[in-house]
Amino acid sequence: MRKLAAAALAAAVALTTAAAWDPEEPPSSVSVKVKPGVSKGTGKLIPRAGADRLVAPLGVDPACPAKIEIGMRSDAKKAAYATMNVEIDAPLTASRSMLTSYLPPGYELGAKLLVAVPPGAKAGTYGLRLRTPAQTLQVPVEVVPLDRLDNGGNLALHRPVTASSQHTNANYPPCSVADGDRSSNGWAGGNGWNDATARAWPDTVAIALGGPKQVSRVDLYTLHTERYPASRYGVRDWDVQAQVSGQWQTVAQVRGNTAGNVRSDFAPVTADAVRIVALASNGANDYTRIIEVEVR
Ligand SMILES: [Ca+2]
Repeated sequence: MRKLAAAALAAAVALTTAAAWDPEEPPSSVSVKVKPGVSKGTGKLIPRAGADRLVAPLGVDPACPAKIEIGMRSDAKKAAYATMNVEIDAPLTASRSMLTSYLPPGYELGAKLLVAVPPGAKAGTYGLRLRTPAQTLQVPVEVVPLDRLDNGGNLALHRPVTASSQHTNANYPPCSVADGDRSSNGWAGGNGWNDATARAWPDTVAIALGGPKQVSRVDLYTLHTERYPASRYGVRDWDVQAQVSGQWQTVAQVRGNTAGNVRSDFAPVTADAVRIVALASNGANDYTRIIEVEVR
């Protein structure tokens, strides 16, 4: 009886898995993380943020909102349900208004908070408050026009992106290749682009630079983690093209890549846009998976 039930459960699980996700495909990320630690025993619940401020550019694709890690740490003596409220000044909106969980002493809970800036918002500093009964942590949100954004020399940062296709199985928006997040962690959670045409090439992703800019270097980050190495899941062959006076020209070529990050240097050109023409990937379903493209 027990054996039968177990077999039925296994079959049901197998069915669910097959329906929900191809086993060759990397799964979606888990949005809330729990980290164990030692409680200071003060009885307090302490709000945490991954940065002391958040820069949220105006006019970016709503599919790629500004992101910040938020969380709380329990310095209680006993495990308890813990709640932190998330408040943000209008007209900005946050992806959650509350973080709540059963939390053992010393444990820290972390989650990604997405902050959206509506098109009509004014530039300026807005308030984001992470509030527990013990403490309120203020994280200023700086809303800046794209042209005044400190891009750290990366001309592609938060610029408009268009792609040949977009996989709809999870969150793979083209704008994620220019969102400033190079990390492959949390793949399928909005930090990288996956095209929709398995085993069909080429796939293209283009970034408009907001006017003619001199460019001589492109850094491409493809999917690469311990579990999903670039040698199986990454892009293998691609051309780097620059749009010069309305014409696409190939400025660099990469072949046989198995690394997570490849830098291409080329003779300077004045380009309005840069695009990656993906020609092949390393196995696993042969999709194009790009985490970030930086242009200098
Ligand atoms: Ca990214």
